[in-house]
Amino acid sequence: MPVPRELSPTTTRSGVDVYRIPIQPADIALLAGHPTRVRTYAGQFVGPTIRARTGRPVRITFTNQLDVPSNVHLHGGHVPQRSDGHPMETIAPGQSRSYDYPNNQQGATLWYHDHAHHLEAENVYFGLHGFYLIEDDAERGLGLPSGRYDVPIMLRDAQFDTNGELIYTEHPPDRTTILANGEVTPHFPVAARKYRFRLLNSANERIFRLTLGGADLTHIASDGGLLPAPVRRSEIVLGSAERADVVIDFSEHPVGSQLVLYDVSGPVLRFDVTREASDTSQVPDTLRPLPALPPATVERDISMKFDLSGANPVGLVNGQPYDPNRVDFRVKRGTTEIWRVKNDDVEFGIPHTFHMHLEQFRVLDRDGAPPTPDDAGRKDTIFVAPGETVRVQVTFTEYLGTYVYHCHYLEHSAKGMMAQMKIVE
Ligand SMILES: [Cu+2]
Repeated sequence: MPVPRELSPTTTRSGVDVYRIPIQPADIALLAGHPTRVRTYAGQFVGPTIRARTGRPVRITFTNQLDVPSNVHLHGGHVPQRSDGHPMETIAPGQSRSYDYPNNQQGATLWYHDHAHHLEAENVYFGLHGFYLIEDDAERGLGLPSGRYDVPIMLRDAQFDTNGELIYTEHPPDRTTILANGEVTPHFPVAARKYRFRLLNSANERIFRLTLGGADLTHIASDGGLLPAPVRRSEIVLGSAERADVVIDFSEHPVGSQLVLYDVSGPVLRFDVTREASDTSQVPDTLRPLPALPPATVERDISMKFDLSGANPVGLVNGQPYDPNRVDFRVKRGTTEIWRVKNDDVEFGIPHTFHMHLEQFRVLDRDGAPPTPDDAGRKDTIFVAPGETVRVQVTFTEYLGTYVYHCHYLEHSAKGMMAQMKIVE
């Protein structure tokens, strides 16, 4: 299994790490023997990994060398509006745009991906996705597996034709090939010690239900960073755009063992325990407490549903398709709100996910029942089953301006299942 290359800053100016990333077409052999035409960050199907540190800003200048508009959203990032990759603020072919990421948030597994309105589904499908990892000093002090033992794994699906080219259709169930870091059921040689894996579901429309052939995974972090304490899990469920950091201790398995990570659809990748290794890393019993939730002063209802009455499906939030000229919610900075997020696509049983830009939220309950283990911690994306209502609580801090929230099934957001809030003083 390839591990995406980590990018080094081109320069560091006044304490800001500066990167340059071209958005460019490339031919990459995703299937053996067949080059596949893809859209990439810097020529890599899983874009180069940015490793950032809390409190140390990053500036990335992206140059669009594609023949379609693009833009870049830092998913899970707490960033000023002009760097959020608003769907209407695109980078035209041949143009560049710089994004400033202050990294004034705790360590977390984020990712960057395309968000150009109506094009995001296609652009991400063809390869515009990469990891952006933030580390902070307190997390580093915990002694979790780090360095080469801290490995991001991007899981997604794809549909290929007989020439190895990617097929993009409006029918996601045909995407039956699973890629782990851009490779089909790869093998990953590991030492008999602990590893941290940062799992990301970057598929446009899919749920991964991941198991390790009967062995446990130790869940340590979700979208927005560390959980209060590690949780032994037999299964991790990731909706589109969700992340989970897990620790696997291969010292519990003799050299020569093979462990397969399975999805319900079949094997995803195989870990081969190939050698002994020393291990000074640890998974402490407590990781990072979650902050107390300030009392909410505003409650809102969010309904996600398709209008299937016309020739083409139209995605709706609260009965309306996305309109960049309409502000759906005005939110007062500094307030805490509860959002009741409902999937109203009961008749056809269409699942959705919900993603809010700018802030991490916390799941309060699902249909009145306690959150699932996959809802734990700080979240920016959640799965919402047909008919289900999930209540989340969020505090709006610091930044003003217009940010979107939307279904993260990208074919759904591209068809209008998106809305926007304006944070005001
Ligand atoms: Cu949806």
